[in-house]
Amino acid sequence: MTNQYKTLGEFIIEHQDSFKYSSGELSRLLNGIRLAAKVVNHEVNKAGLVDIIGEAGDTNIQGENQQKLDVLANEKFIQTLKKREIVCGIASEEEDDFISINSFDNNHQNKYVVLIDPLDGSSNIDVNVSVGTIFSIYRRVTPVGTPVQLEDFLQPGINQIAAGYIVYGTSTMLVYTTGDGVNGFTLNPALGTFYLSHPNMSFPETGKIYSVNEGNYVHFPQGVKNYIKYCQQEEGDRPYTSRYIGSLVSDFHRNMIKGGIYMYPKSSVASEGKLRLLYECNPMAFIAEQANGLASDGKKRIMEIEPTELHQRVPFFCGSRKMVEKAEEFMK
Ligand code: P6P
Repeated sequence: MTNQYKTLGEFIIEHQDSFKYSSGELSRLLNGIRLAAKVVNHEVNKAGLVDIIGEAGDTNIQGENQQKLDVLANEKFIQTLKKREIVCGIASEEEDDFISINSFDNNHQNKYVVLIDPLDGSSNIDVNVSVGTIFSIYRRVTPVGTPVQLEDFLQPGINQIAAGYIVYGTSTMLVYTTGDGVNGFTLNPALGTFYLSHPNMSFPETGKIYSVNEGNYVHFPQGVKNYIKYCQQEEGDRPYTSRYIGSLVSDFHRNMIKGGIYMYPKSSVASEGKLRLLYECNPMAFIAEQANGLASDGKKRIMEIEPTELHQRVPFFCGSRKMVEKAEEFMK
């Protein structure tokens, strides 16, 4: 019976005071994300039934074919966030440039910017594999009352005030942090309500799962190859199990519950890896660290990287603390 669990709405209100910027603005923003998540979930779950599968016939700045659901998810999150008078700007994987929002002409009084990957793992949509949404929230750094600037988005991950993801999987979950731990909420689709099903989520300090696209093995730096061979070696608690869904949110979520490491290294074909710093790596790094895990680019803490471009990519190693530390040892 789900009614024994606290709802996401109740949880947000209860924890509003613990949030130093409270005054309800972040609550309204999180409620906006909650609503958009339900709308996108509805579309994702019926993708097989209506003509919404397949390419939108356009490509995004990444040069990737935009799937129709990518476009729809992007539009839903942007529309929903625009309606709440607390967001002054949005950056999205699906938008070449950031969007300045002066909702209802309130003279740019809004304080927060949101960076979002509206539908991560979208290449999995047509084959009915889990996909996800990733979001990252900052306070603007330029003066309130002026149009938002690029520097409001190019902030290091340590400045995030909230981050989270929605995983549209066998069940739909919303997992987020405001810097006070990580909590997971499961959607009861019959009621359209998220319930607190996974309080205080935490990475086991080590694990037996490594997630990497081994198809790129020959292109990896030698240190990464050596770590993968270490994972496969018969010794102690190894060999580990290889699990790679091709959907960051799903691999991350499974590893956080079971213990594991997710890797998207740089390679001779992708000099900075594939994942984007601002709306994939930083939010997942914030969640990882709040769940006693680690997130690095192989050398340094993801959240201390000073961004230089909206869509910049970084190598990404994230998960159980001891596994990330071991991988970093191999890459020294
Ligand atoms: P590859 C999806 O496009 C994504 O950004 C992550 O969700 C996923 O882990 C990765 O890329 C998959 O990339 O190159 O292994 O197919």
